[in-house]
Amino acid sequence: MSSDALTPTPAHKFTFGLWTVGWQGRDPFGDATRPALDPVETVQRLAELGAYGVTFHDDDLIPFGAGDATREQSVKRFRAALDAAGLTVPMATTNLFTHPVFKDGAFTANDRDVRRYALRKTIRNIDLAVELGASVYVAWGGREGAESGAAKDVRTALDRLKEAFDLLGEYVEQQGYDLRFAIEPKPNEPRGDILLPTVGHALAFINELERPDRVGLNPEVGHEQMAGLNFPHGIAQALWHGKLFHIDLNGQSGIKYDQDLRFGAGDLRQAFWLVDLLETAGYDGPRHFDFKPPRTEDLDGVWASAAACMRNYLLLAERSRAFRADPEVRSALAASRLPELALPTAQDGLAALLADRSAFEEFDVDAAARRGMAFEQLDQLALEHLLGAR
Ligand code: 3MF
Ligand code: MG
Ligand code: MG
Repeated sequence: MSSDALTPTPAHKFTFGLWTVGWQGRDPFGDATRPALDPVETVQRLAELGAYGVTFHDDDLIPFGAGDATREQSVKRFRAALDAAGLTVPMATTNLFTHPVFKDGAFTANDRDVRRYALRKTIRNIDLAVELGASVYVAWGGREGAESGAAKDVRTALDRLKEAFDLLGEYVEQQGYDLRFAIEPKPNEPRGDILLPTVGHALAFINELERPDRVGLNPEVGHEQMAGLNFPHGIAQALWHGKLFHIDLNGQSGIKYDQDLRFGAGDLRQAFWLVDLLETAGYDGPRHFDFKPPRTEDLDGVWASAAACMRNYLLLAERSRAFRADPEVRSALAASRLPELALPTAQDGLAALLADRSAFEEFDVDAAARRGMAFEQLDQLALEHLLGAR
């Protein structure tokens, strides 16, 4: 493996949220373990590590409630740092979860005043996102949900969520912005149960919107895995629907709190199949890391874990290339009848299927049932490539 293939460059499109390396380690049980990072320093350090871009929530960049002068100054410094480092801003998002005003949600808060404020806060940051060159606007509704049954009328809340995306779409269209929205599903945390908990729920919701083409997904590894779901399968379906607008990469060890481990930690086999899928399916969007360096780490540990996210992605991409190029893998894929899955089941149409006696009347069910699928040999080859044994 050449060292070049493992050196991150902007061509790899690795991006990081300001809030990821900037996480100070505050959790429900403990205070911050690290000092705040200046976004200007984050931009410089990420560029040195080979990243392509940086993303932000409005409040990561401009302190909540700051006046116009502070706002202008923060944006000016950030823009100068981006220009100097050559970093892009492909995506931005809104913080609709930290301030106590959002305790019962933002777009679906029962309190109408809060819903109107949330929309205005989002629209304000959309203007800034576009100004900084973003083409995707992520919406994670972490507070849109409930802890108890009667507290949220879910069908009505979904009406309000649809209303919010319809209004945001209308705004973007009115302004002539080249901006698409990406919904980020999550099953729970911080709410007991969050609306649009999985990729599948979000895909169905998008179909009900006024501008479904403008809305896609930003799935996160750990969020689907918190629900015990297979993340690469979810991503494959999002791709199949043409809805993978963006992706949040991180690591998660099974069904527990949202761990936000560095990419590659947690479920390594799913990480392998995910990279294999992204690299072979033609996904050309940013590889965005939404992780949290554990609170045990000092700032050296923060930058080490950021570098490791990119390195692990590149290592897995290399393992995927080796797997796909291996002649034994190709025969194993054929033995497992993958090429056959690609054939339409009845390309000659329904009438021919109904007339084909070999499809039913003369079909030897028992002989077909005896045929092994040879999946174990195939999976062992994958595991050996992943382990570096081949
Ligand atoms: C929470 C998340 C969020 C979103 C972010 C971007 C704070 O689990 O993953 O990170 O990714 O709000 O929309
Ligand atoms: Mg998360
Ligand atoms: Mg996320």
